[in-house]
Amino acid sequence: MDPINRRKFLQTGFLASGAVLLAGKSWGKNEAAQPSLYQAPMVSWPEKKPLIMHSNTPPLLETPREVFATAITPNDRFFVRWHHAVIPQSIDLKTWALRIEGNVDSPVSLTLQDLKTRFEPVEFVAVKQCAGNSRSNFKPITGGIQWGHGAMGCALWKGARLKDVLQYARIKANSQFIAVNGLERPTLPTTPPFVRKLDIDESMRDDVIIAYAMNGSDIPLLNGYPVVLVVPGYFADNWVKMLERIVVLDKDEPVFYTDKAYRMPDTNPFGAVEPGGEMPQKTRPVKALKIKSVIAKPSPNAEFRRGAHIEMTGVAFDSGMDIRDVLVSVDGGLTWTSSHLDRDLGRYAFRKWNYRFISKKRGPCTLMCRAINRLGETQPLARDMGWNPSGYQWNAADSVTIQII
Ligand SMILES: Nc1nc2c(c(=O)[nH]1)N[C@H]1C(S)=C(S)[C@@H](COP(=O)(O)O)O[C@H]1N2
Ligand SMILES: [Mo]
Repeated sequence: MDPINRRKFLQTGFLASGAVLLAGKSWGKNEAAQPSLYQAPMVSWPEKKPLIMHSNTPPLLETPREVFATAITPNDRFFVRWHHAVIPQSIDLKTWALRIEGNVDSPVSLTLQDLKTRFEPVEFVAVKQCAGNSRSNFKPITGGIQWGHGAMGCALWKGARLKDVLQYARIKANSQFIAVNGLERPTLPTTPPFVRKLDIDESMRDDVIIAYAMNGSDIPLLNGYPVVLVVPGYFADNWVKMLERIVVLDKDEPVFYTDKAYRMPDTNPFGAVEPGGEMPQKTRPVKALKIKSVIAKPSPNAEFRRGAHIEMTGVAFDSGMDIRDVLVSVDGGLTWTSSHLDRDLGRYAFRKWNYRFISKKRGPCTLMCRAINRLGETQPLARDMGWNPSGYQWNAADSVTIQII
């Protein structure tokens, strides 16, 4: 088949599976198979246990689903995403310093020791999630890394407040934005480097920190050693890694990775367009996390004997509004019940949940989960999940099908 016809064939495939879904009785059956994706291998990298590798230049490493059976993601299982391939293999603390310059009275260069000793340390647990996490679920398929649910993790972050550091450099009153970049470089000089812009109000938040510790240890090199910007409640494109420089701006200046990339259609509250459609003229930046939950265990296709006790567990989170309930279904979405919520590790953390049940009937059994927060916000079902051309912000109710034998 020539490539064009093959593409048409695949699109017909999508439509056909969609039609089956609409005719189906329960919305648990809506995770119809996509044409199967290339199975990424499990590979170990420095400071990492095996992770699902989507690319090695730059490293794109995904956390396997079962790791989300705990609320804290260990550093050696934490996902990795870089835009550009020329990444320092080591950092020499004798020469590394973070520069703060631009619209400030006194530009400063801070060593890691300065950041640790001159500023009040702040510590909290927060979820870091890529805007493209779970992208492989979109139908039709969108461009970008075909992540499963593992482009996310939750850690205890410790660092200095960005606000304190900006005030230390005596930021001027008319400042409007900051531009932050990392130490890595694109392979081609024509490719824009990874620079992100934050509004000054966001930069002056009490809980935005320059983190130098992750789960009580140094940050792994692949996760941005020596320091990472942590913007709790926001998607990870804002969390610049391996910081090099912060430039304070007194007026807006276009920055590729904020003004062109990481945008949602500004069409409706969901940022959705017609499936398969184009990015409209009007867009808005990816910011606050959307309420979401993921099943860690059991694993897809796991087998259990009829009558066995089955423990279902996973995590839920939102942008910091307080997860109140995680509903679970063990019959593909026909009936729902509340799961047990584990200890609260803070408003930005993963909330672990679990639910035990006895499998009664032989055959496939579809497990689902759906979180609800204090504002009453909940997750859409997969069939109601709006589509956007970049495949961002997937947050439909998760489902896993197991076999009862
Ligand atoms: N310096 C730098 N920081 C970065 C990026 C990058 O490419 N370079 N990517 C961002 C994106 S899109 C994501 S999802 C997270 C990934 O962080 P992790 O590798 O620690 O999981 O880093 C963010 N910060
Ligand atoms: Mo990302």
